[in-house]
Amino acid sequence: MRTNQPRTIYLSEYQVPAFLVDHVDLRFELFEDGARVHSTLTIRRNPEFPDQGEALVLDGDSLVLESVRMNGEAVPENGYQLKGEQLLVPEVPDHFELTVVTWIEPQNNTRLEGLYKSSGMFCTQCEAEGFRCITFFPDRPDVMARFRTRIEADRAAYPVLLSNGNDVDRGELVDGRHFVTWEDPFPKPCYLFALVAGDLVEKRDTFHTCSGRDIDLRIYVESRNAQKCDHAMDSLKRSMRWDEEVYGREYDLDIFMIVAVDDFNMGAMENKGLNIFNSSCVLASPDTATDAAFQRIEAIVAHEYFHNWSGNRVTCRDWFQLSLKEGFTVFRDAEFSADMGSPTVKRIEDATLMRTAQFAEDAGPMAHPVRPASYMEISNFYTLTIYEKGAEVVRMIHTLLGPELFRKGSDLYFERHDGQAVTTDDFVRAMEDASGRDLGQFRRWYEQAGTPVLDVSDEYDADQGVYRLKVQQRIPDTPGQTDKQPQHIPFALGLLGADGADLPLALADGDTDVPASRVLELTEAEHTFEFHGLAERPVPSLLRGFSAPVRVHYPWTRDQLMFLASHDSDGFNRWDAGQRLAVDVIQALEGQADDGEVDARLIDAYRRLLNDATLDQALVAKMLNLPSLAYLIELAKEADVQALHRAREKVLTTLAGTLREDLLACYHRNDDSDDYQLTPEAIARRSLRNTALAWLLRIDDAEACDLARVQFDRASNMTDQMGALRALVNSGFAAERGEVLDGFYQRWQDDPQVVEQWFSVQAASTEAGHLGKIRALLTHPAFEWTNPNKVRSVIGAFAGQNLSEFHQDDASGYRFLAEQVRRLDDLNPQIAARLVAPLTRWRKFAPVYREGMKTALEMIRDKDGLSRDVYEVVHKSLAGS
Ligand code: B3K
Ligand code: ZN
Repeated sequence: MRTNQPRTIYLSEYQVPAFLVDHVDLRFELFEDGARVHSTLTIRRNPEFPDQGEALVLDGDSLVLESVRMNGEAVPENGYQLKGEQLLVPEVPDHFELTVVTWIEPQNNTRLEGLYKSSGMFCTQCEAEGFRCITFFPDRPDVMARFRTRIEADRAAYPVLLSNGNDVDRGELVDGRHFVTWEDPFPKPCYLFALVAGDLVEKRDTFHTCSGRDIDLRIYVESRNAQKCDHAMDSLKRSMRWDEEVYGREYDLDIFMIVAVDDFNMGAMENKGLNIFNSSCVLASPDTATDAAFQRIEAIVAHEYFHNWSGNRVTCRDWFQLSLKEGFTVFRDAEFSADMGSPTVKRIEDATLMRTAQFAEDAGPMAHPVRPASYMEISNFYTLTIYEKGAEVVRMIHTLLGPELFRKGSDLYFERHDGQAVTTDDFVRAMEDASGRDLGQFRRWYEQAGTPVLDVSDEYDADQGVYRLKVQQRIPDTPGQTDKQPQHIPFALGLLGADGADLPLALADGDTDVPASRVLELTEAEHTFEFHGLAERPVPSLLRGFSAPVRVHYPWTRDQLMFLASHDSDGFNRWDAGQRLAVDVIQALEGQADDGEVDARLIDAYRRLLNDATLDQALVAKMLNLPSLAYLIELAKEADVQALHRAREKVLTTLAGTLREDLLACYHRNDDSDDYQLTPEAIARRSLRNTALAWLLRIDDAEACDLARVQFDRASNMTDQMGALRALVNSGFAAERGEVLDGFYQRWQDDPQVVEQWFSVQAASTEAGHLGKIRALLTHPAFEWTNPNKVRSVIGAFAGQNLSEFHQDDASGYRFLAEQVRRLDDLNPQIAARLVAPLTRWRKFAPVYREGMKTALEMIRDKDGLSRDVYEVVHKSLAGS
């Protein structure tokens, strides 16, 4: 059986729903061998729909239909049709109640969409189109209804029964069963429905809102995790306060619940009043979670909480508008994280993700606009473009309007659209109406895919004291889109004088009170800006703070980059200059034989970073990281992975060897024996110390090996223990590597989140992650094919992070990935489709890799019964070849 081509859905074909659902009454009977779902919908024709004689069509997927009743009367079998994945009732009145009973098998649901079981508990995931796997329903976000949900289950096995809203009734049933009824007063789309039934413990707290209400906060986890909820709870309270203070948004229900689930396709889900989280994104204690995990948890808890307004109170009209809630909410959580920690570091992390992964997506076969025009499978569009580029687009509006007008705009947006399902255009219009600014051209950011490129050149007229900066923008072609129009780009810049200070930016002679940093607005394909009154030729600091998601080309010399890296008043651009310098050095070595020299200026720059305690250590910790291999590949025209890897390794080992004493001093200076703290300073100390250790072990330094062993044994927190483990795993000390990996597993084997880290540190390692070892990890007793975290921590980490092992010229890495994708496609298509990503950009690689990648894609394409998810990614990747 070959897969039929799935249907493409187009934004241009959007129609309002033919029927509206005012009320949903659900009754779940949960059993070990399945679940019976009774659903009563109060339905009426939508007066705005053109054809008032339209048949009722409900979506359903993998459902066994038991009965259909209309207004209490059984509908005979010839009164409805089951067509493909839809239930069609041709003859219906204008108002009616439809009761449908379905049977589903949550215990066999490995797709983890709809209702499924994870570690013995029932839970749900309905976004984007999972509700149709529970019962027949118009499964689209612009149908918003009030839900009442009664859950019945065995009391001993499932003492906790949860759904959205408030619990309004509970009681005992026969045979040791019980029930709880929940009512959600807010109309919502079905993708925000949630249900949980399990044996869970409850951690409680209270949040006192700005208007004086007390909100009952509850985190539900398995009892073994009861001690790992404090950080999530604190993060939740901080998020609630922040949203009140920064956006004036107060929480609306009386209860806010979070549940941790082990088997989950993504990070978390913002179901109304009942957020469901991947365990790895909620559970943390200093001994089991790294600093990065703590920060990720804080950000995700905030993100899901912020969705209560940006997503739930105001939701999406259709899935093409996904970035309406995701881009905006990512922007909100990024600002929150910046406020909680180091804003510069947060910006560096986000820009790195954009430049490494989103730019790659935007230049590949799956490139799509922030508001896509078509899709086959919506699950494939939960992308970096929707989330991260979407957040950058909101950030640019914030930059163009300034914080006050932006806040006015968001207030207007929430007020105007509360309780509605709207579009990205509605969001932009609210920003325009509140600010009086015309964002007409700016809308192209939502419509045109591809990363704009800015080519910048300059000249200095010493006689006139004028500096001219020419900026040209072009937007590359992407699948289905050519000849793009110029976009409206906020371009922040400064000009540095010889003393390293910012020069005043006068746009005309005689300007007074001129700023040292400006946001220029690019709207044309070409602009020339003049800066007056400059007595010297400046060094330009361009795109400060990564003010737009674009590539900037300017011919900086290495000396200029060194200069910017130590003087730029913009922390982001200091880091960026260091990265550009390192990229330049690595790229220059790429084509050379082994005797190529590493530029002494780079070594000097790193020496200075390691020794200057007056610098912001959080920024230094970031600046020490060399550009990743993934980023180098992204920058290359035709990536020769092994050559880039060798050049990068050469730079790394040269730096480590030359700066050995400085690294040891840095390690000892940042020896942190204080209590575990999550301040930016403490995080920076641990990061510096572990980076120093990692570098020293890359040159197999015996003293550092001893330091790592001691650190591994004595670490009081997971950041330091993992730092030592990772350093040893990536070293040439094979015996030590084996010992620490075994010791670590012995100690942590009962903690799934730590075991995930143990898998990924090996799978991502060039020393420990050879293909044979990866295959062995797949047969390890702790590996589970049905657990997405385990799949990601081995297969995802290998293909996505261990690039020099994955890209072998014998194509073995590609064949391996194709095999695993074929296997996973039957279990969990969403996860399988995501794993294909590393192969999709095959055209970008040197010929020796390219053919193997393409063949692997064809292997996947030829699988019988390929899911719609994988079909879309593979066929779009191979299109035109
Ligand atoms: N809205 C969810 C993502 C759902 C993904 C569905 N395949 C999590 C989030 O972005 O907050
Ligand atoms: Zn989200």
